[in-house]
Amino acid sequence: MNCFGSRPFTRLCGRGCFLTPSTKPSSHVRFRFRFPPSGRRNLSVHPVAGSIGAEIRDVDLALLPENPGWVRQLREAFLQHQVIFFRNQNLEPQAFLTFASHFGEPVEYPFVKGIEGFPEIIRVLKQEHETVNFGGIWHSDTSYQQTPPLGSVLLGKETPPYGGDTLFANQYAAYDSLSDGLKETLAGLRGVSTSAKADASKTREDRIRDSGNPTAPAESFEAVHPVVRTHPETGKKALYVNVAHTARFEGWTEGESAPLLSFLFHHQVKPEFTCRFSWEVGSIAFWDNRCVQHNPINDYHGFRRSMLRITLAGDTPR
Ligand SMILES: O=C(O)CCC(=O)C(=O)O
Repeated sequence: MNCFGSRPFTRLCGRGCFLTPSTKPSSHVRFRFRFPPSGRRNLSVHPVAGSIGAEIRDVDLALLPENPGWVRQLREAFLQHQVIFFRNQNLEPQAFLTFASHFGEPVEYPFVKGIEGFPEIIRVLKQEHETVNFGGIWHSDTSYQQTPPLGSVLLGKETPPYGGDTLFANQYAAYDSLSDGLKETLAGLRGVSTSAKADASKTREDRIRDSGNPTAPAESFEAVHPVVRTHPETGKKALYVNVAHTARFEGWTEGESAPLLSFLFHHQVKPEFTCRFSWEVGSIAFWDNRCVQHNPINDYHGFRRSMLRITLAGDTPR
């Protein structure tokens, strides 16, 4: 990279590096290269829908370690837009893990073992002959754990020629748009999440068969969380039930819970709360599991789709 210029004032080169005139006398002004103070170059953040999601453009994530200021900007974009997207980031597993580690602590996924050498990276795969896709239902990741993830990062490795998009839904907006009366009712409720609901557990079966995590317990996971959680970083309230894992309200039977849960399950994924991401090889989605649900669309039968996923440790929902 040549960062020398010929004009006698500080300016930015094409890559965001600062160029300043050398103090040495010279027949022509020489520029010294120095890195911009961290994060000086503003990353380019483009919302993709009215409610949720933004694409970060013109950034090479492999350069993140040299640009610590980008991490702060990305974190801000993540908290504001709830899911952030990148294109053309052909990261190898170690670089992918390094990227994700800037935003949290990578942890193992309970049911599927990691790829060779990387226990915290799982392959989210649907093969040509398979009919069910991993996680193919609206859900919040592993809400059946006592401390569900902060978020997950997904990297596209092989994508079908069409289809296989992922939908994301804003759970702050879902909560905010409820009536005051229902908000008051929900404030006193806790939801029981289980890993055993059939519509969700069947989406894991193919992967458990070929890459099951030997440390997974034989019995199902169960956890009780507030139906409305307060995001630990933004302080905003988000609806925190999901059709994949929430079985009932604590102290209520499944039958008693069903009508209100059914209303919430439909309400929380209304199109106006969502965005849709179309994958390419090298695309990344990083979602905030504390205020977002997602749903990968299973519309590419006969084609292979392969992603790498890293899960980041979260806290106890409050
Ligand atoms: O394949 C996708 O787009 C998302 C998969 C999924 O639901 C998950 O990793 O939780």
